[in-house]
Amino acid sequence: MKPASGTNSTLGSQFFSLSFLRKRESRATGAVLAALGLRFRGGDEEEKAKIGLIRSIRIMLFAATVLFVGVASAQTGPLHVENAWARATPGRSEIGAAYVTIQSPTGDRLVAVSTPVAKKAELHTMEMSGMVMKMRPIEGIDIPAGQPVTLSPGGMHIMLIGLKQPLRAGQSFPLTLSFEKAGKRTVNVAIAKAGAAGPTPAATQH
Ligand SMILES: [Cu+2]
Repeated sequence: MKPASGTNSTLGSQFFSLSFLRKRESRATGAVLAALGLRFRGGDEEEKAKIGLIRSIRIMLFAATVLFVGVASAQTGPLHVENAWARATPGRSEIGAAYVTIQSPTGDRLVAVSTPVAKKAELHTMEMSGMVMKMRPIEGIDIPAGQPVTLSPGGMHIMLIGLKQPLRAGQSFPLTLSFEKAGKRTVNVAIAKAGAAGPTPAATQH
């Protein structure tokens, strides 16, 4: 064993010439080593042990950070469909519309929709044709990364064609959306009153 040389050892002086933070880490790890029952006479041996311990603590902190970030992004989720709602339909109308808000951390594209309450569901957009707003089927709806896309009355919507029964306010129905990358998402569509401009507060909970 080398003779104890305290902070005069090359390694020791290099170590202590580093930042104040390092000095504090050293003192703290010295205490940890003492608590672990490891005793040193100072000098190289102790410094090596301290450096080793600081390294392993840093590695653990790094691993914990990576794990935390991983969990946090998993909670944010990949693609997310919310505020699914529809207006109640009058009488024997066989046509209805549904609206949703879609958000995705990565770019995606909504390519198809289906629901058991209608024979067919289509993606529609509204556009001016002369002086009249007309709706027109579209192939898909692009979802830009990190930017919510809201389907709403007067804009893009999901057209329900051949309703098997009227949509009644207060009730709900399932709607499945198919995305190019994220695959399928099935949401519960809350039915609001016939003239509603947006989802009722209950529909915003998910
Ligand atoms: Cu339409």
